[in-house]
Amino acid sequence: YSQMTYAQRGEQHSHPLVKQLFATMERKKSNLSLAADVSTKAELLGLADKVGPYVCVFKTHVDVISDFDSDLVDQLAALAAKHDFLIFEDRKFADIGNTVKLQYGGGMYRIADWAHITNCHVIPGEGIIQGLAEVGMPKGRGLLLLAEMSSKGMLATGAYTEKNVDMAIANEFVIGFIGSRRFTEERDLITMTPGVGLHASGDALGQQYRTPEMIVTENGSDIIIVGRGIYGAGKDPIAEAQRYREAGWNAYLKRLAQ
Ligand code: UP6
Repeated sequence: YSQMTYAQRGEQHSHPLVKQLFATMERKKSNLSLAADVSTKAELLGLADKVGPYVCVFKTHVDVISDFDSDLVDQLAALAAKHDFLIFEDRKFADIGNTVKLQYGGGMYRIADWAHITNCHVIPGEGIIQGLAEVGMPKGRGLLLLAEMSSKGMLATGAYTEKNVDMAIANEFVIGFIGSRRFTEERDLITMTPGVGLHASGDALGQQYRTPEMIVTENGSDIIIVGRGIYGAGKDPIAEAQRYREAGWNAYLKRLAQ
């Protein structure tokens, strides 16, 4: 699949959400996802409107928004339609199946009602996927497994990562992984990669950055996730989003040309 275009992969994919994602990527020539880690509703919506034209996926941490309300979600959904992007709530569920069902479908955030994509750790075993699937599958949502992490000293390695791959292959609700590379050729499971930066090498709290070329061209990942590289202190988010979109897309074209 690393040698196929996003358009070709979308045409033959069996999951409607992934079909939609690949089509969006091709239309916008973007494999960029923005990690919108801002703390107010106004900042989040402002960023989505500014950077929306350049991203295929807008990634949220809705529990860091101090003035969250259901109107935020309605407005974000309207921006997703306006700018043609999918919404990924980076919730990183990690509890037993019954509890994650409640957390995903209910509470204040009602994540399953508006987030096209969410993700989970498989530390509790396969029941977490089944619990999330009961809520998300009827709504046409998709799940990513955290097969690896970008941070220094992370424990998702070796046999644990391999278990993620086995569980992903076996569960229809899973559309792919968070991790640093392509993990399998089964079912065209996608990889989205955080910890991407063109300049910085990391932060003071263990984050580690690699370039789009390392991630997409060399490692075969599908989507780069960029946060502070785009809206960090002193940056112009529009200019940076354009720069990262171009870097990610060029890395993909380079992979196809190999
Ligand atoms: N994220 C990582 N590493 C992972 C998984 N998720 O950084 O292994 C998420 C963070 C943040 C974003 O929660 O939202 O990706 C990275 O942001 P940054 O580009 O500003 O470092």
